Amino acid sequence: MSANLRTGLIAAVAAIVAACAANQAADHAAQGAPMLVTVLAKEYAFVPPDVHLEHGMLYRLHLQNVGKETHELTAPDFFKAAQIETPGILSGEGREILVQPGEAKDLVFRAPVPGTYAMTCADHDWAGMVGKIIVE
Ligand SMILES: [Cu+2]
Repeated sequence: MSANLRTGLIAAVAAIVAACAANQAADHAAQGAPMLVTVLAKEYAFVPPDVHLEHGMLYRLHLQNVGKETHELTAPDFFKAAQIETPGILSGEGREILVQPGEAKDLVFRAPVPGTYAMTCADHDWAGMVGKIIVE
């Protein structure tokens, strides 16, 4: 084997190894642990009121009731569009997550097509307990 051929082979192998490593990193990001998004519910607001997500990414929405009343995160259009990995967390025929005072629930899902989805508390929307889920 000539020195030039050997150098060429080594360069080709190095390029293939680098390409595989890049693919694995991308796969890991797509299939890895969900990203945590925390939303607090209290009288009468969501904190934060706007939730920003990236299309196709996996999330764990941690909804914590830090108030004294029962609250819901009601977002039927969003829950219908998203790929829900933990459907048992939803109630109201898939329309909402209900949390009692002091309770927290975690919903794992993959963010749906980009758009702005309404998020309300079905009990307290009249009091301004509303927000938005914005998928980009
Ligand atoms: Cu409420």
